[in-house]
Amino acid sequence: MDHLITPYGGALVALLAGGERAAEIRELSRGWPSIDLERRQQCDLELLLTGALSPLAGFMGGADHASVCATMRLAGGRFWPLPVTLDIDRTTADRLVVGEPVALRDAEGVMLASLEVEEVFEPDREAEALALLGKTDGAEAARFLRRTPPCAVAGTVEGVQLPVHHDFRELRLTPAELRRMFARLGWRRVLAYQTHRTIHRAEQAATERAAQALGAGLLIHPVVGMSAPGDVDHYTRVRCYQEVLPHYPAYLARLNLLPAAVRGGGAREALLHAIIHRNHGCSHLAVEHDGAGAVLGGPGAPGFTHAEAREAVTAHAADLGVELVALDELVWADNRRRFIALGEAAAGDRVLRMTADEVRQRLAEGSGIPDWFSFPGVVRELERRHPVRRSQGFTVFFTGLSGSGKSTIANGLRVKLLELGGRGVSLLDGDLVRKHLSSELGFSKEHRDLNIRRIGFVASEITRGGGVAICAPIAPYDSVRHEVREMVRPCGGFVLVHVATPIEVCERRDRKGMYAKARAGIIKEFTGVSDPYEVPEDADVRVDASQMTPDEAVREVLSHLEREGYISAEGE
Ligand code: PPS
Repeated sequence: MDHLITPYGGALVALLAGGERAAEIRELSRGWPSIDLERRQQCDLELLLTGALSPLAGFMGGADHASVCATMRLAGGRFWPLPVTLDIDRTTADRLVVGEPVALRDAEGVMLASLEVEEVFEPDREAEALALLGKTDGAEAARFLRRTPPCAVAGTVEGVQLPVHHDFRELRLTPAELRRMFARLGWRRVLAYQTHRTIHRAEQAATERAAQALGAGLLIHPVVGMSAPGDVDHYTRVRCYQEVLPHYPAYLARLNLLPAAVRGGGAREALLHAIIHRNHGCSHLAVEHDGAGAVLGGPGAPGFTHAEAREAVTAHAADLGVELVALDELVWADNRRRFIALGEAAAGDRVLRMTADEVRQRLAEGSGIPDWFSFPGVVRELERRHPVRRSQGFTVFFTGLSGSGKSTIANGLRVKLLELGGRGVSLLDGDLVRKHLSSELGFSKEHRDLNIRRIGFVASEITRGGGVAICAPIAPYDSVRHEVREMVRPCGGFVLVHVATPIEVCERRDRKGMYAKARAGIIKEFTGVSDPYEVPEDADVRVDASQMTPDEAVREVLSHLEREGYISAEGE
């Protein structure tokens, strides 16, 4: 194995094969079994291949896994805080043979590396949950145990190529490239600031102060592999970081992207990140202030405080070879027109702060982010990403029995929205979808759910693109209606409209003669007759075609959209 020694962080294990050898491995691999890596696994492999996880030269085996979980040391005694395993299901495990190679591929089937199978084993997942989360009970532990496959394959890897990234290529330097850059810049000390949040003025000021105090260069090193639920997507974040960069003195800061996945692994994850940064040639790692209830894992990830992470890194400073720098919690002293450390605030100071929730709220309302809080370029990027509701796409999802008037009302709404203008409007009527998208499906619960999921997928794409999707299927089942809401919500607005016309009225009208056929048993599984309809308890709007005209029903929906801020009152 090739070892690259530099003054910036010790030996770096390089696992990428050169051109000829890579071609040879590709050639040899034709008859090998393959493992298609998931995103998280691909992140781990990329870190291994670039040497960011040095001295690891592959995925861990059973002895290392057990030892790391229990003692934070590899079986050979070296400090290592978290297991790095290649987890696989039983079917894949059964196909592998110890001593034989396997090809590791990305989602598109591109071969990234070979792995020499040394061991196929069943890691003790309970011990791993304890190591990762500090406990084996509770919702996060249950989620971890549910999503983690039972087996793992261990062995050294040899890289054929790094995963391909089409975005921000110039910002993806490997540990060796970064070390060379630091050497070129003459940075003898490097403070790493690893974050998965947006940087605003307070964070910029705190990191600048910390780097200046140390006489270090500052590496802004955001995690872009897989971030925590609730994080701003990495494309937006990176554009924001690029906006922040010019606000540091030119000699002080550089930006690079870390292709790691946030594991939600508590304080031990902070230790792993310290190792990763040492390998990238950094001498110091910045850890953020505690903030009120702030957690490193981000929303949805297991809660542990920055103080706990700090404590862990301090306790293992000798093992890590990286020193820790606690960032000051800075607040804006409006009367002094500058940031001060929270502890410096005097009695007469008018101190301002804003939480991430307040920022989100302001973006949703379009009420603006004050200049003291962030940089104009960052605000512009965030506002582009979170347009006010007036410019967002939305889905109006009608549900109701056959003959309840869904199509008539949906079509009326379509025309009114087109008359208002501003957005494209697509109508996904039940009959049309059945003809063009779901022609092979019947009316079993399974098929109906699949039909609704397809509608939900199309609606979410239309919504994402800023358009309006009006859907009008029966959608008799509650759980799949919820699924569609969840699918659409991250893309824009979602309004569920229950067309609650009583079945007697639908049946009396019976425009298509379906109810008569259903009663006669000619049509089976007919909703409301021989198949269930689950009344939605979570409808945002309820209309009843036996109590109001289609025009009035359309008005109800439009009023709701106005109240929610998606459209402005007619005539405005
Ligand atoms: S679902 O349950 O949401 O997938 O149904 P949907 O795609 O909206 O299709 C409903 C239309 O199909 C006709 N049809 C039936 N409906 C319910 N049950 C059974 N068994 C059935 N067989 C055919 C019916 O005409 C529905 O049209 P609408 O426009 O709702 O009356």
